[in-house]
Amino acid sequence: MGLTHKSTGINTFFAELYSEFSSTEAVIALAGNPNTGKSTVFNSLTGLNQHTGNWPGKTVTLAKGFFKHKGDHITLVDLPGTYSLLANSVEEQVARDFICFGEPDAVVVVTDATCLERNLNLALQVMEITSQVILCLNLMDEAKRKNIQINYEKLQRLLGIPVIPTVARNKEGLDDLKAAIHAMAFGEEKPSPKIIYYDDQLEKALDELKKELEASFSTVINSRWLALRLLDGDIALMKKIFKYLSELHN
Ligand SMILES: Nc1nc2c(ncn2[C@@H]2O[C@H](COP(=O)(O)OP(=O)(O)O)[C@@H](O)[C@H]2O)c(=O)[nH]1
Ligand SMILES: [Mg+2]
Repeated sequence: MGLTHKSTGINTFFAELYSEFSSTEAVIALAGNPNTGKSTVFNSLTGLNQHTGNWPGKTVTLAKGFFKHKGDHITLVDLPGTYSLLANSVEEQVARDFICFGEPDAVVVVTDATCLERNLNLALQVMEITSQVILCLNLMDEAKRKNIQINYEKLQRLLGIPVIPTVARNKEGLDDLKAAIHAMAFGEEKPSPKIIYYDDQLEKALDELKKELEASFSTVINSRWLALRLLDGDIALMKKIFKYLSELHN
C-alpha cells in the first residue's frame, strides 16, 4: 500500500512514532475486536522486547514490541481493540489511521473463533484498505469446547488471505503465525483478498471516482477504498488524507 518506510526511510505522518523504528525491517499492526487475545499474541511474540506509551497526541495507549524471525527484525504494534474502522471512537480512529497512513507491511486481524461472523466485519474492512492481511483465528480451544468446527482452509480460499488457527494462551500456532507474518512482510506471500462488491449504482459511481483518483494517488492509497470514503462524505478523514498526501509530496 503505497510508499513504505523501507523506500522513504521515514513515515512523515507518524514521524513521532516511526522515529523509534530505525532498526526495524518490517512493521506489523495487530488489530481486532476487544478480548480476542491480541495482547496475549503480542506478549507471546515480543516477550520482554516491548514498551508502552501514548499514541501521538492521543490518550490511547500504544504498545510496541519486536521479535526476530530468520534474522529479521519485525516490529509489532498492538492497536486498540475495535469493532470497526468507521472511526466513531478515538480507539477506532487510531486503529484506522495507523492501518491507512502508518504504512504497515502487514496487518494481523486477531479474531475470536467462537464468534467469527461478528469478527469478520473488521477483517473485511481491513481487506478493503490493504491486501497485506493475515487472519489469526484465535481461541480455537474455546471453539472446540463449544463444538464449533471451522474449515479454515476453505475460509482461507474464500477470503484470499492466510488464515492461521491459534490458541494464543497456550502458544499454539504462534510459530505458524510468525512464519506467515515474515512471509507476507518480505513479499514471499502475495495475497489477493476477496473484493467486496456493492450494488450496481454504487459500483458505477466507484468506477468513475476511481479513474480520477488513480491518476493522482494510485501508488499511495488504495483508490477503491478512497472512493468509498469519498462517497461516505467523512470530512474528518478527507482532511487527514489531504494532510498525509501533502506531507508525502513535501
Ligand atoms: N481459552 C483461551 N483464552 C485465551 C486465548 N487467547 C487469549 N485468551 C484469554 O482471553 C482474555 C483476553 O485476552 P487479551 O489478550 O487481553 O485480549 P485483547 O483484548 O484482544 O488484547 C485473557 O484472559 C486471555 O488469557 C486462547 O487462545 N484461548
Ligand atoms: Mg489488549
